[in-house]
Amino acid sequence: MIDLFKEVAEPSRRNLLAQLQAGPRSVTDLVISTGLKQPNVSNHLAKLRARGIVRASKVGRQVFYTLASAEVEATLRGLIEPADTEEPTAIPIDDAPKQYARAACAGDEPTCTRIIDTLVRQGVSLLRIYQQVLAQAMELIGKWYEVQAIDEGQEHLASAITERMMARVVHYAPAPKRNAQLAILGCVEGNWHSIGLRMVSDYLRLSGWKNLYLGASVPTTSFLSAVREHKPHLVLVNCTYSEQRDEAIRLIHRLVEHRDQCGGGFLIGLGGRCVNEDPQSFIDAGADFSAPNLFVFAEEVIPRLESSASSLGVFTNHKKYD
Ligand code: B12
Repeated sequence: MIDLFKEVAEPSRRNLLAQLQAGPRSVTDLVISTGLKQPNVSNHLAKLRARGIVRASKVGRQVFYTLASAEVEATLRGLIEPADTEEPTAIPIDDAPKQYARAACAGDEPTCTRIIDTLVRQGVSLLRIYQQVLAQAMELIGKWYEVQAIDEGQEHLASAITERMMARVVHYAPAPKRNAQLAILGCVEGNWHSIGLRMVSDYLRLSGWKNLYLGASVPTTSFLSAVREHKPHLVLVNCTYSEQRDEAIRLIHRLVEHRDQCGGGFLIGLGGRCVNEDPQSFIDAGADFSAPNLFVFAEEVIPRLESSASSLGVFTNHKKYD
């Protein structure tokens, strides 16, 4: 006879078992419904599995967990209440940006959370949620702002919610394997558009890089001090607002100057809306590469950085990333 009393007395395991009373769940489902961290959920499930309380079965690329037997189900029924099991309706990814953008501009964070959680549950990757939902929603919000359908306060509101949703998506992602390479990332002085760079930073970190994310509007002198102190392998700069173009070029010149003096071998990558308008001019100023969006950065640039390929430069968008 399995001793379920001990398991049920532990709050996280009680919570997980209550979810499993409702039927099979993947680790992602359980992370979302319990609010526990992914490694924590995996750890508890491994122990419950070793004790014969749950079992795992693979369906496609996902592993689903269920209660191990009718005996476990019957015993649990007397010990805990099953969790509320209402299944959210699926969201087609093409509809998500508009639904999300509307909710974000209205400051409706619970709806944004539901959209994001549903997509995660549907198995949509972090890369696609960032690029095809959040980045597109921000573009849409830009259009609504241009035609004065929303005001600047709503643009700020939506941006703040998006930053929180990104943290949420990262929380569900599997823990990265560590790689010894360090990247420093920051927005050029005067540029407050940090969402795109944050996406790049999160993706790089989940790919195993160590990151120092300096955030929005980093004073050029502070940027250089961080590079001097931490000796990164990669420096990534966002320039979105065209008013900051000259400052970005100045920053590239100073970074190249420092690299020549110290003989350090870091690469300089540029991105953001202003860079995308004329990427070659940033390469001419000394940057090693630019990439127009997160898909291209993830699938074309990171593999080359990790194989120390010499051919960098301007990466362009391909049809397959549309
Ligand atoms: C949200 C937003 C804001 C927010 C920013 C909040 C934040 N925390 O980021 C707030 C409200 C603060 C803001 C302020 C302003 N904004 Co504004 N803003 C936008 C908006 C709507 C969306 C930007 C965004 O988040 N896009 C989504 C991200 C994911 O895209 P992204 O940055 O391009 O990043 C992607 C790629 O470029 C790439 N990438 C990004 N960085 C890097 C770095 C590297 C190294 C690499 C390889 C790749 C890479 O990966 C990302 C994912 O694919 C745009 C409209 C638009 N269509 O862009 C206007 C926009 C950028 N803003 C604009 C303006 C004018 C302003 C303001 C002056 C006034 C205002 N309120 O509109 C101030 C200026 C502030 C300043 N000094 O920087 C203009 C800029 C025009 C220009 N001439 O450059 C735009 C284009 C709106 C417009 N059509 O007029 N803004």
